[in-house]
Formats: sequence, structure tokens, C-alpha cells
Amino acid sequence: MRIRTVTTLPFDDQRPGTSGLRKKVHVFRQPHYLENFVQSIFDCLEDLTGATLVLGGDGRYYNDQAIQVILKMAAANGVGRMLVGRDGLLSTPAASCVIRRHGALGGIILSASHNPAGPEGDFGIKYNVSNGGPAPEKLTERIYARSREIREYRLLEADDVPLDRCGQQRLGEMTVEVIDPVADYAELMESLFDFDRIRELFSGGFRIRYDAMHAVTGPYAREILVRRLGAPEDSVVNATPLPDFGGGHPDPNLTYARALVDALWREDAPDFGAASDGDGDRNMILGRRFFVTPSDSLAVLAANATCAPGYRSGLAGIARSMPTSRAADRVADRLGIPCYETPTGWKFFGNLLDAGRITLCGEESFGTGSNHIREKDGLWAVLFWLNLLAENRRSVADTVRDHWREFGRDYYTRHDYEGIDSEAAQRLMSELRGSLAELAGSAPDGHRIRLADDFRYEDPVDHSISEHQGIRLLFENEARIVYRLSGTGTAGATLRVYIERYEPDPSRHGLDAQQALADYIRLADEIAGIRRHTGRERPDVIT
Ligand code: VG1
Ligand code: CO
Repeated sequence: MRIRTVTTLPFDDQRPGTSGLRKKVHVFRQPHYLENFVQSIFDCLEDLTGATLVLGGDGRYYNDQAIQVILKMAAANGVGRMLVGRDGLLSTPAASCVIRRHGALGGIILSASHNPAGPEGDFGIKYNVSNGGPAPEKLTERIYARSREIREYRLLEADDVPLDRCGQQRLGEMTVEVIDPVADYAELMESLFDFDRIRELFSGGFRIRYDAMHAVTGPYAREILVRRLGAPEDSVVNATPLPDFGGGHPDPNLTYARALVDALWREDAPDFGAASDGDGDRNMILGRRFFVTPSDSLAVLAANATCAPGYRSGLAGIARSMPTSRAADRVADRLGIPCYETPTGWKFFGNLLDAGRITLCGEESFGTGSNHIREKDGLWAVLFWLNLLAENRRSVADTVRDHWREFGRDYYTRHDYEGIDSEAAQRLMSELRGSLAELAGSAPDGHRIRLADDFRYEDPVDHSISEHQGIRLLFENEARIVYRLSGTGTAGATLRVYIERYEPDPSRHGLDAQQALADYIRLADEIAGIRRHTGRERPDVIT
């Protein structure tokens, strides 16, 4: 076996976004494209020689080919041991768990999360560091800089490594260890939640429907929900990971997980519904005819955390991404613990978790997690809910309504305008930025704006600064509108508008969110000129 040094030229578009580098599959398949980025990662890791790395992905199209390339490059770059999920599979949370459990230097995760897959779909690659979490901006910026000057990469000339069976193999000087992608993760879950209680819940007739959306969580849900917790086999649907996710869009929300929503709205609906995204880090929680917003889910779990054995001793603090509703803040306030507001993206929670300042964290985008790993975790959230329901024996809807009665309700919605013209999107944002000074203190349609700014975050631990993280308009009555552009898309731009309003009065908690927020939805368009700039009459996705 020979190490080959391949001459290459840099690409100028390899800057990682909110969560790694995401591009269309055909972009990744250009000669040298994947290799350049992987070599750029390796070049930025000081302790690579002899180190252990973790490798796996969500099983989407090109996952298998990319893994073989990365293995050969790792062997040529002096990696000592590579832990690879069987069949190249590892959910994002499982990868985080494996990195931590095995003391790895880091891991490479192949996923474009909830973006559609297949030859015409998206592919992605992300590097996670030794705490199991996404590389911080400092490192992703270094990797990007390296990708702009790279001139060669190294690759071992060798046959492909079979990945269908667990066990050790050699690839040049490197050990390839194929591991069960589920085992470590399932064990971790068992240590956090009361499996006996959840088993009792199921055996008492409580019915659940978990939709794996033909993406990576099928094997995890089968092992944990069916095999270990005794839910009936047909509780997990679409459980076989497919390279094109069955042609679907594995984004667990009311639009893309429509079949699940319909099932929960039927007469014979199960008690509990849940879905995950492509790489298993997101979750949607449904009750019978009831949708739990991710922001509420974080708040409810925080308020009831001590029901789960792993959180018995209480919470150190909570963090939420800036556009996430302030429902969690109210719980933190009540508990007398700090609540941090971070920019969008899980990487911003890492320092707070490592420093022990927070125990739970979450994002409005169907992401919830804790200090057990350093990624958001879809199945974990499902198990937390099941643990809570096994304790309180209430329905999902009653659990959330009880919570609103106690803390007030934060009506919340997110409107996404997908695939809009990039320049139009930039113009909209810069016009908005330009009018911030004018907006602050003004009262469009009688709604006074108390604060208008472009969110800037100073990390309380390492004091690094992240600017331009979204435009916030805070109204006097605690309503809020936030605008930001997505950092995960691969075609055109996606404008996200987040709208919320606080309602303390329980007699007014029964409205539909779109209705309750109608004034502010109108204002959001008026203020930013969404229709004028994008030519769109309505959002593509409402969550
Ligand atoms: C979106 C979400 C963000 C999430 C990110 C990665 O980013 O808004 O909250 O962390 O996706 O999620 P953006 O920049 O498109 O708004 V994913 O599940 O990679 O797993
Ligand atoms: Co994801």
C-alpha cells in the first residue's frame, strides 16, 4: 500500500455554515472537492498523529463513497484509529456520544441533516471536537482559510474497507474499528431515564408512533423503544434508512412530517407522536391533536427535569438560541438559575455546557439537548417526554396546558421563505439593518418598539464575539419579531422570520398561534418589506 500525494487547487466556497459544509451532491462529487475539505480539516488538527477519530453519517446518498475516501485519507495522514459506525451509519447525537465515551480527538459526521438526499439532493460534512460538539467558529474559520490555500492532499492507495460487520481491521498503519452505531448511545439513554417506568407506561396501553422518516434514527428507535422498552413493533414507522430518505424531506415539522401529523389527528390516534430529522438530532413532539412547539418543549422539560434520574439533582442553568421563545427564561427565573441567549447553531452551547453553566439547552428549530453530549438529540427528547408522561400520567396536551397556566403562554411561530433570490435577501437584511436606529422607539400601527438591534453575542466563557446573528425587534408588551438568513441552505437564500407574543392570561391560551400573532405577522412584513423584496405572497413553511 502506497501513500499518494495528489496535487490540487483550492475551491473558494468551502466555508462551513451554521452546521458544517453543505452543498449539492454534484458539488461534492467534483474531482478533489471532498478531499480538499477533508485535508483542510486534518491540516488544522495539531494532535492528529496516532489519534482516534470517529466517522459516520446519516446514510444518505454518497455517504458510503465519502467514507471510503475519508478512511484512506485518514490512514495517509497518520490517524491511529478510526471508529466507524457499521454500514457507515452514526446519528449526529450518537457520534457525539461515541467521541466522548472513547476519548477520541474528534469526529467527522457526514450529513446535511434535514435537507433532502439523493443524487439531486444535498450532502454535508462536519467536524466535531473532543468534547463531542461541533467545532467552534475559531476552528471552522481556520479550516476555511486552509481550504483557500490547499495545494495537495494525501491518500492511501488501498481497497475499500468492508463496513458491514463489527470488528477491527487494518488500513495501512491505521486501525479501523467498525462499531455498533446504537450500543453506546442506547446505554447512555438507559443511564439518564427511568426505563422501568416507561416500560410500565407502554405495557399499560399507552400508544406511541415514532416516524424515523427513512433516515438514520430507525435502528436507534427500534433498539430503544421496541426492544428495550417494549413498545409494539409497529410503533416505529419508516424505520429503514434509505439513501434518498424515500424521496422525502426528513425535517420533523408540521409541513414535512405530514403523515405523522395526520395520524395524530385521527380518531384512533396514538397518545404520543414523534419524529426526527435525517441525522437524528431534531425532534418533533405531538400529542393527540396537539403540537408542542420546540420552545415550549424546552420549557416543559426544564420545569419537570427532576422527574428523570439523570437530572434528579436539578439544573445548573438553561440556554436557548436567540430566536427561540422566552418560555424557558420564565422557568429559569422561577428556578433561580441563569438563562443564556446564544446565536443560532449548537456550537454556541458547547462552552456553556463544558463550563457546567447549563444543563439543558434548545433551539426553536426542533432541537433540544443537555449536558449528556454536545449535540442536540432527537431520541433523547422523546425519551425525556416519555419519562415525564410516565411520571405525571397526564396527556401531552394537558401537560403543556398546565405549564402555560403556571408560566403564561408564549405564542410562537416561524415563517420560512425558502429558495429566494440571494441578492434580494441581502438587500432586505441590509435595509432593515440600516433602519434599526429609526425603528427603535417608533410605534408602527401603534405597537411601540422598545429595542431594535442586530444580535451580537459575547461568549461568557471564552469571550469570543459573534456579530450579525439576526435582527431583533422587541416590543413594549414583550412581543418580538426576529429576522435572519439561514446558514444551512444550498440554493439561493432562506429568510426566517420568528414571531412571538407573551400571554399571561390563561383564559386567552386557547387561540391558534397564527391567529394570536396575526398583528405581528402583518407588522413583520410591513417593517421588512418581505413581499416587496422577495415577490412572495406567503411563507413556504410555517412552524
Ligand atoms: C438551522 C436551524 C438551527 C440549527 C441548524 C442545524 O440553521 O435554524 O437552529 O442549529 O439548522 O440543524 P439555519 O442557519 O438554516 O437557520 V441540523 O438539524 O444540522 O441538524
Ligand atoms: Co439535524
